[in-house]
Amino acid sequence: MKRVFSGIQPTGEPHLGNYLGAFRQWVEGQDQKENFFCIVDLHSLTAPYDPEGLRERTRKLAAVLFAVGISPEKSTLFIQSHVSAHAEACWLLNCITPIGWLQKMTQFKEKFTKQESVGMGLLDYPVLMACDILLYDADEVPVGDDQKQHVELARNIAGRFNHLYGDFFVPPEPVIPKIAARVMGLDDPATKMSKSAASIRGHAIGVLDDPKEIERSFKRAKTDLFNEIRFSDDQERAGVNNLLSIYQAITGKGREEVEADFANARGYGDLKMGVAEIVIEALRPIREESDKYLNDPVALDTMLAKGAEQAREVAMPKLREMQEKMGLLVGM
Ligand code: ATP
Ligand code: LTN
Repeated sequence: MKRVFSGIQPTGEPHLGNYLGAFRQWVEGQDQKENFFCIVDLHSLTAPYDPEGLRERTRKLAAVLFAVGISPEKSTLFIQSHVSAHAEACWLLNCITPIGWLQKMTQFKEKFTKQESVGMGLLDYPVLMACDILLYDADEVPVGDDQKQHVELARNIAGRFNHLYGDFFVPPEPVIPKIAARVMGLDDPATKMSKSAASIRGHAIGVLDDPKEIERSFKRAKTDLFNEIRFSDDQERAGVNNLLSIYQAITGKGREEVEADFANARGYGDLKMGVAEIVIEALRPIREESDKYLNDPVALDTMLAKGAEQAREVAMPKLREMQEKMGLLVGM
């Protein structure tokens, strides 16, 4: 059976991009594959944050993930910092990863210029991500297309380790969803919808937003002056294209069918309301189910502890073997 690993940072409110670009694929693949899903709290320390908020966001994200349908019977959902092997393996892989590989990463280059002070963790981010994946011998890594480069790097790091110490790591493959691989911000369709920017009014649709908020955000969504409802690669029409892609991803319809649904629309107002309606209905059950977990933190923590235990059973022996291969005195 193929093994899948994916992760998400507890950096902000989970949003529609996370849902369409990640969670939905995670849930759909549960029956065919062996899955490990990780809330990567250590990764989230690479950007400015407040400690109390982080704890709260971590629990909220776990509740959302269980609510979208990650089942503890079928998948292992856990918190990265609960499995110390990730941080330990990171040091080991740091020692074989050329700095040049990390300096070339698009995400590093982008965040490097935006953050006032940059910690080592930001450069090292993809190495920790490689550890997440490689410790579990994951064959597939479902991610949005922004993370493809990091999975390829994990593959290269695995190759380098195998070359230096003998065949050991499974080279992982990124798996990118075809539709809505990249949901763009409603306020600015040139940038991807992101958790870190989710506090900006009208930027993101939170998975837990109430119907009124969702409607309001779509009403404010940026469009254009063409007044034409069709898919397009034209940058000037990116706003409308984004709305149509969201609609398409949720309904599962083809492009022509989606355009036909809006053939009688009187303008962009109708398009926005049509998309809002479908998003509200898709998110409603998730919000209701999340509340159950959030109102019972003890049960939620118990589920997460069980996830961590299952993850450790895989990651710890792999770490030990890794240490052995690298010449450390193991087991004393
Ligand atoms: P941050 O703003 O902190 O970078 P994010 O919102 O980009 O957060 P991540 O934690 O980086 O979210 O990503 C979690 C998963 O969701 C990844 O698989 C990522 O590729 C996917 N994802 C994130 N944003 C989008 C988006 N706008 N469209 C599609 N998929 C996305
Ligand atoms: N960098 C990823 C989150 C992440 C991840 C992983 C995804 C951390 N470790 C392992 C897949 C596999 C992101 O920002 N989306």
